[in-house]
Amino acid sequence: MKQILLFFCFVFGFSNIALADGIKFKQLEIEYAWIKETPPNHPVTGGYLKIENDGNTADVLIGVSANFAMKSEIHEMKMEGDVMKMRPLENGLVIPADGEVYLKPGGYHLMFMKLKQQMIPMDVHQVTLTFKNSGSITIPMTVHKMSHGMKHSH
Ligand SMILES: [Cu+2]
Repeated sequence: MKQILLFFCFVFGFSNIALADGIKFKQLEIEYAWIKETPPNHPVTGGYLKIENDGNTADVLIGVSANFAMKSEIHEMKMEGDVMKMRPLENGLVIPADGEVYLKPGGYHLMFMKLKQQMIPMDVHQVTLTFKNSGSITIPMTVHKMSHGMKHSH
């Protein structure tokens, strides 16, 4: 029994540390990376994360790719008249020097299109992010229900 308890402490302790500390990549730090769950045969979903830049030069998120989607883009939400629309950021998403950008529901997001599989809560998928200066990094992103993001919204 004691060993089982220790095992759970290790597993949950480890995942908490991974979430809280984020992933350090050169001058960047990536936190709270998650993908929105989908119903079966749904074609698209969103990916969300926080990117911190601890350096004194700006960087730009210029690309995203994932093998579970035929096409992946970086999107912004914009008001067009009184309609909220999303569109790809052709020049990428600037992460200011000594600043941070939060991709979250209703705002900037990663857009995964032509999904090859359903996004099921707690599944972990690898997603490659490409930055203009820092290069590419592949990170694990866990699938969560939509309500997950609300905890982190302002
Ligand atoms: Cu979108």
